[in-house]
Amino acid sequence: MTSLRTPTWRTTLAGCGMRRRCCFLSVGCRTTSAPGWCSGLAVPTTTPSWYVARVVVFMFPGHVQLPITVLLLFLLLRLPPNLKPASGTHGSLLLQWVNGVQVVEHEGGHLPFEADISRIVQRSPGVPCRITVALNNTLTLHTLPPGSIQYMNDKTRYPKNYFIQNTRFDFFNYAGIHRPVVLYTTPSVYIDDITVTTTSSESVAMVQYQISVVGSELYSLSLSLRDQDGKVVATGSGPAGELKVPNPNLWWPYLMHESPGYRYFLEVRLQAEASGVPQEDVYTLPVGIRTVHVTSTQFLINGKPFYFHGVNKHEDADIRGKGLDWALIVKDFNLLRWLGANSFRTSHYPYAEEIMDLCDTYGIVVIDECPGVGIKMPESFGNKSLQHHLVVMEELIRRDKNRPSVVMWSVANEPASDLPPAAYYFKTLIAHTKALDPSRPVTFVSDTNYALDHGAPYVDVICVNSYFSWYHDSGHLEVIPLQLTAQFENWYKTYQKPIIQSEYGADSIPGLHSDPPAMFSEEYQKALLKEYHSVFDKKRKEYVIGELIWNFADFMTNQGITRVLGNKKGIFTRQRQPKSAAFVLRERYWKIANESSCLPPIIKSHIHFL
Ligand code: BDP
Repeated sequence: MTSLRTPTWRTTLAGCGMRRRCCFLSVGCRTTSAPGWCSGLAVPTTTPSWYVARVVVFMFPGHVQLPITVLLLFLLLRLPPNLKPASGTHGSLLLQWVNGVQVVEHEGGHLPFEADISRIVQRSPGVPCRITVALNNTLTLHTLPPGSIQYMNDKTRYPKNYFIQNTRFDFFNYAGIHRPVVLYTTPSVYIDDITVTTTSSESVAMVQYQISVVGSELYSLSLSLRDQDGKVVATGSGPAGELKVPNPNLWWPYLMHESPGYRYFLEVRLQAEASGVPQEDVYTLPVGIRTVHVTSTQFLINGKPFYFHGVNKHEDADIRGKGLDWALIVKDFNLLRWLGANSFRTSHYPYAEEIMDLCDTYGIVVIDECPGVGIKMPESFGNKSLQHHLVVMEELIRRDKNRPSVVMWSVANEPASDLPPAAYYFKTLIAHTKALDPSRPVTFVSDTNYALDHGAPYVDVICVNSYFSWYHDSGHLEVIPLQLTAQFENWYKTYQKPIIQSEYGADSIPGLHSDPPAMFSEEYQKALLKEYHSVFDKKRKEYVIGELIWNFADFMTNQGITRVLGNKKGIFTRQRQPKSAAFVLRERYWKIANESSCLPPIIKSHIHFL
């Protein structure tokens, strides 16, 4: 199946703040979980196919008068797909050809990568160029997330060569390209990357920067930091240094300040010369000034205690599956703010950059999780898996390191951290993550017994998932206070680290009612939440620093006898309509916000987002 598209050129690259010529080639999604090679198309399909785009590379509106060699010198294809990794007999995850020449191969989904295709398109300027992407969504024991292929050899029950993809996670394994494919140009000498960290005291903040340039050793860099009114508040020069900002406007989380999400804009201007032609590149990076610290009982943002009252999400909805959908993203952020949620975890993989941009803008705090979900088998704790996991963390940090909303990295969700090799695995993985980014705490999310967890000694914050009165003691809401209190006390006694309840919840079928509350009714979901909340309220006076409901919205999963058209633990339906539990949480989150904020009380009924 082929998809031919005419690109439209734009002047900014979404999510990167880069002033570059770029065009969006496609957003596609695919609703199959069948393993194998496939492509991402805008239309849901179940047959493997290719993604093909035809691009005429020198048609830059308004720029035909510029020297074509400069425009074509660095033509980069940036692919941030939600691919599922592949390896083994299927070869590599993603192969991408331009006019029949293979230009890149990448393993791992959810994170962007790019290839310089200038030389290839320069061979025949003016001739339409064909970009082909082949994806393989097969999961193996060494991919992230891991999975395995199982052949069903009983000829009386299955056709010849029948096989299935096994996974150990609870969301639908959508394949294909779910985020924009972008073609963009740079000058031949260009700003490749910027790293910014910030520190602040009462009246002054420091913005430390490091800039890497590609294409020449001979260049000059000038920097100016502007506030939201466009006023220059600091200037600098060179590839590394520090900018001093007097009386800074700090980046504050939603509901912690009357103007949350304040960002400055760092404009980096490069001047160079290549083959006698002057080169200029400009890159504008939004910068939020804020600090993060963890003590044995608190999580501090800008020196003030921060309590995570938020959600876990998925990139999922019924029309586009995992495909990027601006209307859905805006709706979700409106619902988060309606709810009074100040945070979420990107369970269980990195979310689209467009989503992260809105977190920075609105002040929604993020625990940024990599696709380390379903790491259950001993084989997935070996060196091959570990090396890949280290690379994935490098890619995640490179992408999100400058985001003020990201306050903590999560390297995994519910791994089998009771297995002995988990000790070395998490020690290495967390040390690597901290070395890459010493400015943020690191965690992973555990459902292992506190006494058996080999990874917990290395985290900064303990994140625990538990489903009391759901997956065990089903229907017995009365055991929650005892079991949850014991859970917190055991973890705290062992580690003296602050704790986040990173998942809890119950399925409910919207419209199913029951008195007394019975499982799957809206009443049971509400009652279970309330039992948890009474314990949170005691423990948040001590060392519990957050509660993240599972889940923001219902979402699709594999089919199975415990799933009725997917996981129904959402407080909103898959169509984003509130269940009764949403109102319980809304009352609670606004109350907590008003108690803990330094602001005058915010009356939630005055806030209309829907
Ligand atoms: C947790 C998982 C999450 C599941 C949830 C559930 O982290 O991905 O969806 O359980 O079963 O263990 O609803």
